[in-house]
Amino acid sequence: MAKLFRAAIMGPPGSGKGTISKRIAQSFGLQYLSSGHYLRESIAANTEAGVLVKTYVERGMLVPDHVMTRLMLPRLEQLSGYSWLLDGFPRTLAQALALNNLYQLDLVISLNIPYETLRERLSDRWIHPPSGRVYNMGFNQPRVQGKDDITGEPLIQHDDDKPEALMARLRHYKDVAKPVIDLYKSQGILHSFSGTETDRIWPYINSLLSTKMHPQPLDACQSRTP
Ligand code: G5P
Ligand code: MG
Repeated sequence: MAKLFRAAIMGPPGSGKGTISKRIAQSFGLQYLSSGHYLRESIAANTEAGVLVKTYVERGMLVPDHVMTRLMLPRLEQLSGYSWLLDGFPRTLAQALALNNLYQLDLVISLNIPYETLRERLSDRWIHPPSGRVYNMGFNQPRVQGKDDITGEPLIQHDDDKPEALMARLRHYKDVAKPVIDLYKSQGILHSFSGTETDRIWPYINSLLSTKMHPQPLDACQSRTP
């Protein structure tokens, strides 16, 4: 049996974590777990946890560590026989240490994208909430403006992509990410990529991963998030 591969992708809001994770999942057949997706799912379900989560996400604040670890770690337990990629988790040192107690990551990708690029991207981003499909006016626009390509249902903007929340998210990211980046650097598993275009960064990530895993289409094992 091939060795299981465990990876995480880090980067500020709008840096392309979701876009690149989907490409990695498709190319290499990893299970892909997005913290933002699971948070939005719990908000939509309007559970007690979801109501609490909403108060943080809509202000662009980080959800408390114990809520995040309770949300993410049990899902990894269910994937014990699979290779996986985490998008957006861990985001704090406490989360990274909680993960580290259970799993040794093989590789961490960190995306460095200039602030102005992030601001432009996120103010142009629209999503289809039921599926999580993401559109961007310019980069990947919907065929009909304001409508999802598959269902024709309306697209919306996340509360946390609106200007005030966005500023807060970008400010917090750097401070909180630094000790996490330092941890993975010290473990020798951090790989950083800089640039303003996902399509230019992707070939480098693709070749790095090709040295670690065999490309494999995602058919038998579907990704966990859209
Ligand atoms: P999320 O959902 O994890 P963020 O804030 O980390 O949200 P986000 O917004 O999901 O990040 P991304 O995944 O890094 O961004 O980027 P993306 O969605 O792929 O790309 C952004 C946009 O740019 C898209 O429209 C895409 O099409 C477009 N794009 C991509 N590449 C290019 C390009 O080259 N050119 C152009 N023009 N466009 C491009 O988390 C949401 C909230 O949940 C909480 C926090 O409150 C967070 O704010 N949260 C956590 N809290 C605590 N701990 C955690 N671990 C948490 N995880 C989430
Ligand atoms: Mg994302």
